[in-house]
Amino acid sequence: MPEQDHSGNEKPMVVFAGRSNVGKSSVMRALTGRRLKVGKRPGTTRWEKSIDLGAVLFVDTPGFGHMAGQGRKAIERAKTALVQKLESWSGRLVLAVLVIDISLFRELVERWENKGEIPIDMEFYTFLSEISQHVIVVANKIDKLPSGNRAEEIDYLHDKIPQKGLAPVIVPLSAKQGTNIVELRNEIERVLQAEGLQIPTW
Ligand SMILES: Nc1nc2c(ncn2[C@@H]2O[C@H](COP(=O)(O)OP(=O)(O)OP(=O)(O)O)[C@@H](O)[C@H]2O)c(=O)[nH]1
Ligand SMILES: [Mg+2]
Repeated sequence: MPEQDHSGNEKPMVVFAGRSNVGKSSVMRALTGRRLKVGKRPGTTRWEKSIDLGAVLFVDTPGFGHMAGQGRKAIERAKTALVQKLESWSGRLVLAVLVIDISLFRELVERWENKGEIPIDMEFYTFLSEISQHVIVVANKIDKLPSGNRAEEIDYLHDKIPQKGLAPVIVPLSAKQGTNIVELRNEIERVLQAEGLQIPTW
């Protein structure tokens, strides 16, 4: 039995996930035009928040990783709680949108790899592909990169995504400037259509 959310709703879900402060709430706000709390400090979204778009629920989740004012243990607990919640939804997950901050991505990946570890975004990508029918990667904050570097950074991200079969779908985006929001809507619509679900009126 899929877990019910607080409204008792069992609609299929499109979930937005990613590290703290990458812009998950901003991307959802830019997509749907609905008000969602956005903050300068990591840890702004503390509980999942769903927006009913007719046939599907769009769900904003708390970020994993650093949260302002929280210790290591609390951060670890929050990540475990998020993973468990996502697993409990897996029967309803049509699409997971993994949001990353492309302006920090290379530096973070290099830091993890230098420690001999799998970068957390990539670990999360693998996890999301196991529990959701589709995954889209949003490379947010593209406005923070000089325009001459954008293609190169997207190629770098592409190379880092664990590939099984189909090529990953990456949408470079700026939630702040509204760049490529239409492209993201198109990708989401493509997935919903493939699953026989009604397209939301944005
Ligand atoms: N430059 C730039 N800043 C952005 C963009 N998207 C979001 N931000 C800023 O990034 C910060 C975090 O945005 P949020 O949308 O709250 O990020 P979040 O991933 O929901 O964060 P948590 O809820 O804390 O996990 C805010 O200061 C936003 O204004 C973008 O495309 N470009
Ligand atoms: Mg948020």
